[in-house]
Amino acid sequence: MTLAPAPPYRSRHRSIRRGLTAALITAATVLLPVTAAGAAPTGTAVAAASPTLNELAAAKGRYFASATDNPELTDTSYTATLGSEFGQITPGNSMKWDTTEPQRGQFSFAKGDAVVSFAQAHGQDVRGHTLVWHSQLPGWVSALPASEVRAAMESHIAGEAGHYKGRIKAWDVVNEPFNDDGTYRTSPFYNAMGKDYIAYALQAAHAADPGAKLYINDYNTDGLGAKSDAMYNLVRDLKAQGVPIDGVGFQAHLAVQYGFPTQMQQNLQRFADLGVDVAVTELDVRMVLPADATKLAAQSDYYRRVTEACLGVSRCVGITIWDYTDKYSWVPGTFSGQGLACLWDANLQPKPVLDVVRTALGATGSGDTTAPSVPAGLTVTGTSSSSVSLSWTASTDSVGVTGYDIFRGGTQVGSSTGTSFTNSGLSASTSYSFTVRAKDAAGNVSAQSSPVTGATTAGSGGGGSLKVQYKNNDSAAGDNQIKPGLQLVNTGSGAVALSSVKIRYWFSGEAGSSNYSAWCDYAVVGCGSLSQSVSSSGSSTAGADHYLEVGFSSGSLAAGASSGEMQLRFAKSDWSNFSEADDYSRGTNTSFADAPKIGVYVNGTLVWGAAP
Ligand code: G2I
Repeated sequence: MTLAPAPPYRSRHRSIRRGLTAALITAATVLLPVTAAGAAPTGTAVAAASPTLNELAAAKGRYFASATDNPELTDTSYTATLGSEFGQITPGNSMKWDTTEPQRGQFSFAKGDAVVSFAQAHGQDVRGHTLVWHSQLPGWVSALPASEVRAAMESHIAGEAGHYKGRIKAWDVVNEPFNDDGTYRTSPFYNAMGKDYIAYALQAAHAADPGAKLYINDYNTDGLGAKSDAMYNLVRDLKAQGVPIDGVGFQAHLAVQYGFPTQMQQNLQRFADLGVDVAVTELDVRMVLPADATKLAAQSDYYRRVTEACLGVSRCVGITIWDYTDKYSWVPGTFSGQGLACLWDANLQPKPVLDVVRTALGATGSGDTTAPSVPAGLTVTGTSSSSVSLSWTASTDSVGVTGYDIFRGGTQVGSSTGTSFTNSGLSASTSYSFTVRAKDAAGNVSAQSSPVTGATTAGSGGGGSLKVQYKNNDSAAGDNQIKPGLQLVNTGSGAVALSSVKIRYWFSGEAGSSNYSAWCDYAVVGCGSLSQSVSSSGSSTAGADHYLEVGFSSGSLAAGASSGEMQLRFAKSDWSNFSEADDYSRGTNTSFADAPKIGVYVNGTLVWGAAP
């Protein structure tokens, strides 16, 4: 499978032993309350919460790890939890090139050695981070003539990976090789060698430490998309060429204001299917401050989904959080006004979201028996001839709300992690009564909300057998691209010829060019069978002066079938920004939901949705 065999080595044995211990003690400890390991008196050895995150993960054949850094290692309250809760650590800075080889040929391993010593003293593995990266690179590398870069890179790898030989479980050999659009990032390495620098780096690392697992690591590759496609193609090619690559790292620096990565588990799985390990390497979930119940619920949801995605892929070997506490998070220093991204707070106290991760890892008996508050303010926000859209106010919970169940006439018709929902497949001109309840990770549910009545509109004679579902794939409402995710569903009893169907997504073009480009990034039906174009709508409704129109060249959609996901994207030719927040068809949901403000036309007749 790879040129880098994996001889068992000592720290690996230790973590297996820790895992077995975890499995044995789990049954005895499940009913104990979670203790606050970080709250131990300074300098005192602490008993970790039982079972620890790593023990929970180990019982599932995984590790749970944290980043750390040298200044933090003098904080004994911090190190108490770092040393007890995690099976592996990653130095956040101390193994980067500017630290380890600040002058050509002059290596300095004191900081990295300190992290390795800490790990060894606590029976932990070490993830080496990182050998070849465009950032935190000393000036002398960037100043080299292109002809000398390969030798300098290989000498750096030989020096550093050689120094740590036998003590590093896995190396992030190459970090962040891609731009967000999937093109290769320019760097001294790419400029000198093209993409071959990646193979050269992996080969040099393999020669220096044949026992280390060798990874490529990047961010914004967590879900399906252009950037992860580029990584996928790279790894596939490297495997085909016999280059020693053992794994792919997915950083997972997430933010609740952006959508959850598209189909993360499926994405990890497709890499695993190439014959490599996968790992979540730098997980954190930030938010714009101040926090509120909705943001905290979304954060819990993201952490839970990442954990579940890894557990759902047998070759996902573990999860690393990019430091465990808000006290030492990189986020506030990089994203002004954002933070609270970690599982422990700035006082080293466990946060409610920690329990969500523990539960996702299989912990039982968290002791939480408090139900969330009852959802308030349930209202009808829109109706069509076959659907009613609802929204409500977020509930609060002692640990964290994980979602809502929606009931129609007393029967559950769906659930939602956010505070809105569209119930579809309804009859025209009919009144329905809805209620909502909130739930938490421990399975506690609130009482039902006060009911609200929603009446569908009269049918328009179009048959209503098609509907469109939407999710927001955009990472930013104010940037220069709009990225709707669409899928067309046939709810009728007969097949529909797709060439007769057009879907319209209305938005506001704002200032800037009135020429557009539109792309299909991914479609289950194949991007080649889709057409997409942007036109002026002539509508004076706010947020609706243009629309993206998606058409199909051929095929038919069987009764009850869905087209599957279509990932669309468009931009103005001058790449000026949009202001999407008020766009007519836009939603903030990041999972597919019926979209009554996106139009479906059959042979020019509107059959789904309300046009502006
Ligand atoms: O940016 C988050 C991570 C993204 N993936 C690669 C990781 O290597 C990266 O880690 C962060 C560290 O957590 C930060 O601690 O990388 C940053 C630099 O790109 C690190 O920040 C730097 C600060 O910018 C410097 O001012 C500071 O001197 O940390 C340095 C050492 O504390």
